[in-house]
Amino acid sequence: MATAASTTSSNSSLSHPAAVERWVSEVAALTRPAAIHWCDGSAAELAHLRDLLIQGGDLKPLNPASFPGCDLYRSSPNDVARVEHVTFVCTTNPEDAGPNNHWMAPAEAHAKMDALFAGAMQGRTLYVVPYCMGPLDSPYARLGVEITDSAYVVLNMATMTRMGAPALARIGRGESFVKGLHSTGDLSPERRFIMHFPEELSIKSFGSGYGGNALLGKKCHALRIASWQAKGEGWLAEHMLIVGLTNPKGETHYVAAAFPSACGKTNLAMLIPPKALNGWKVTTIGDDIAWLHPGPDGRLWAINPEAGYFGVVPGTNPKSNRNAWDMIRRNTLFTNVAVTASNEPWWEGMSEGSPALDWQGRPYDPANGAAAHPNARFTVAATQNADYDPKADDPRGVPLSAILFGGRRASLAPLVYEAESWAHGVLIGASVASETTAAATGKVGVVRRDPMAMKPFAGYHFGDYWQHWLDVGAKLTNPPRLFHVNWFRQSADGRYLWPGFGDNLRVLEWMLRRVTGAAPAHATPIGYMPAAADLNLDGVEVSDAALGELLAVDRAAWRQECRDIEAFLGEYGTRVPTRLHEELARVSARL
Ligand code: GTP
Ligand code: SPV
Ligand code: MN
Repeated sequence: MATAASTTSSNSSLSHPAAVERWVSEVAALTRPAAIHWCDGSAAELAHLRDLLIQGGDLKPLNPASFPGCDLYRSSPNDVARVEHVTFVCTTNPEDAGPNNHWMAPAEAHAKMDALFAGAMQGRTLYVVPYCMGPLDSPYARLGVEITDSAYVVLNMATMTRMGAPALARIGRGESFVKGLHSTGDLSPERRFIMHFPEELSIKSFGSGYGGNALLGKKCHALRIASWQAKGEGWLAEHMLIVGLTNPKGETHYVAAAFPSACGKTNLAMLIPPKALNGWKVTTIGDDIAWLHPGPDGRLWAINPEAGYFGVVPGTNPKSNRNAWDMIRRNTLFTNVAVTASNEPWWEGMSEGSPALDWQGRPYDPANGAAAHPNARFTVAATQNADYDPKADDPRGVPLSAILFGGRRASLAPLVYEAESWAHGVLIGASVASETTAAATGKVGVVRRDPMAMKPFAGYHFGDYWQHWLDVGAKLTNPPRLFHVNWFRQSADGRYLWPGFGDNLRVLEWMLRRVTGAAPAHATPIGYMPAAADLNLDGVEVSDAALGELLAVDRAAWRQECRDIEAFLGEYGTRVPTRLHEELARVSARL
């Protein structure tokens, strides 16, 4: 019974802020859970939830000798990625959501969702999950409370955010918080919706237990809702990694990079330098989300709102990313990987072992496709990264020297080019195109525009968003330099032209020499580019022909690209800043 449940809090010693208590009571009356549990984030609590999931058969401990503290979770086979087609931004004025979002009127969306939530938690426990996005003592951090009926979601939130009592205490001191209501429902795709109400700072998510659909602190709060708040408050919420690069002289620069889902953020954030760049040190601030604030010094400062990594598993091996490989051998929650006969996790691109059971728990049969789901993920605390940068906990964040935009493009986009100005860089970011990946349901490998890697995540009209980028830039007297990169160029026979991973530091090294004014570059119609001789290519395995392709601008193809970009901007109508059209006209004229 709802009233009984709302008083049988399993840990009533916590003091509950009245605003949260009121909302929990309302939700309990609607969803009618069997019990209510206020999460405090303690080790005992998490151990208890883990035991509960293991007893219920939802979580399978992996080989404790080789993968201590690691578990396997198999999601429903119809629930394996974000679902953009049923993700909505519900603003009073549909124009505010923009053509980049699906829109529904707030009243209609609430009615639809409340009908789904009615009685949805019967027989289940309602977990109240208070969390903080960003360091607990940071003025840039933001609070949220997720109500969920999934213990798996709670375990993920405990790793991905600063979850528990300290976050609730900040709310108790009167700070506003985002309300995120989540139920896995019956996991039926027909009753699956992810609704955002930016004007109310609230989220309602029903029918999925997976990743960005269900861990509401992540894409729903830290990007869609936060980007809306950031526009009003003069900052940016972005789908970016943040990485520290220290050269052999001991000088550190911080760089952020926006790449679309499953296009290399985690890997760049955890890069291992190649031999030729011995003496460089790479440290990780964040791998997925960055909140950027103009500082009093005219620089742009970045914090990572998250506390863990929800990273793509396939492709991780000791050669591509030794660091990630080591990090996920203990205390890691694996979702949708395969397992070997000795109960170790297995995935494509692992380079050792072989699968016994596939991600659905069936005996492995190549006829069924990949053994691990291509969007299989690891959930792991950021502090387990051997190159975790302690500045990730600095309440002020870190100042950025450069921002990279990039995508996965088999052709056209060169390895690297640099914007001439902030406004030109905003155009470059707005024009990013990338092949779709398994991170979202739908066809994989289709090139689509993904401005600033935010197509699925901007909580408002892209025209307003680009204007906001220009406005933020205008406040910076010492802005980061803006670049575009493409690690994914392919030859006619489908092989990558650039080795990627650790070797990407060769490109970053050139960028940092650009920042300090030391590196040569030549002007091209699309921006400044290095010649092969300007890059440190000692020991890299790339042919001269491949380098030629990687560093060339195909003018005819780029003229067509400019026409495509013009048409794309046209889809966003009069809210597109005229400055972007002017920048595009300048590039076109040069071509
Ligand atoms: P999300 O968590 O979905 O936002 O993705 P992400 O941008 O963090 O992507 P991630 O680093 O996990 O990389 C996704 C896939 O791209 C993995 O399979 C990687 O092995 C592969 N990848 C990453 N970096 C490179 C690279 O430099 N070159 C090539 N060829 N592949 C890469
Ligand atoms: C992405 O899709 O960009 C991710 C995974 O980082 S999810 O958390 O599902 O959004
Ligand atoms: Mn992401």
